[in-house]
Amino acid sequence: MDIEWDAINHVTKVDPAKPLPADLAILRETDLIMVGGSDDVTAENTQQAVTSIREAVPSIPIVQEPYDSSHVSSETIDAVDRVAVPAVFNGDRDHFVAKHLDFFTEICRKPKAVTGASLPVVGEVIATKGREAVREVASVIMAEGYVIQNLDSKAATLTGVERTLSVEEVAGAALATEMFYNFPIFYIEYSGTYGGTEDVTAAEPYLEETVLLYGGGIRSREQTEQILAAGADAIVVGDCFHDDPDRFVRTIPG
Ligand code: 1GP
Repeated sequence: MDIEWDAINHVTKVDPAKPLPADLAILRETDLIMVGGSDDVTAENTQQAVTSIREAVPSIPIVQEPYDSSHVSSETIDAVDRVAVPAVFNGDRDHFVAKHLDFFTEICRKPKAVTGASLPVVGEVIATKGREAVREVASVIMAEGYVIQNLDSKAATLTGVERTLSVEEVAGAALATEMFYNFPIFYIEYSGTYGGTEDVTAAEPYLEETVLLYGGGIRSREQTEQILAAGADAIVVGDCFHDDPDRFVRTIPG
């Protein structure tokens, strides 16, 4: 299913290694679901979470946000609508460049092995089919320009973030995301704490095509509405979905 970003202002981030709330119907009012995490996440539990969510809310798009290429399999790729891969502007080299090269190298490798082994054809035909398969898989992947602004978060530790960006640098990162990197998403990440509107206000003027997401510490409708009013296209709610489903429902804008 295509992702219609204009209709999306509430995103739920689901950690497949954590238990899902008993009643998944609470997802009915969210606009998009992202599935991803780090500790104990596997391609298998990702696929299980996606299957349960798809059954409960079939019309809501699901995006996998893998932390590691081992969380992605041909099954997970088939199960989701898109795969979003963070490129962390203030992270270490691994999390802006190296992991992505490894990920795409892995994608190039797999279909070649499959088509080469099973098809009764030789030479250029195999190579062409391999290239087509690679391009098809790659076409579901999209990059997110990420800025991690909470140094105490797991996300900051994992990606080697040692310094948050100033408001001016957030504006620069937004402009670069749209005009230089051409990533479809710019994500301001305060994971675990509410960061307020300042960064969103700084980034928003430079993003015309790029979707602006804010995530971190959203626990109420007022916070959701503040961030949307500051210019974010959508807010992302994570922990609260697992920890306090009643409160989660109250983050959905009116
Ligand atoms: C985490 O941005 C999301 O990647 C949401 O943050 O868990 O604090 O809601 P919270």
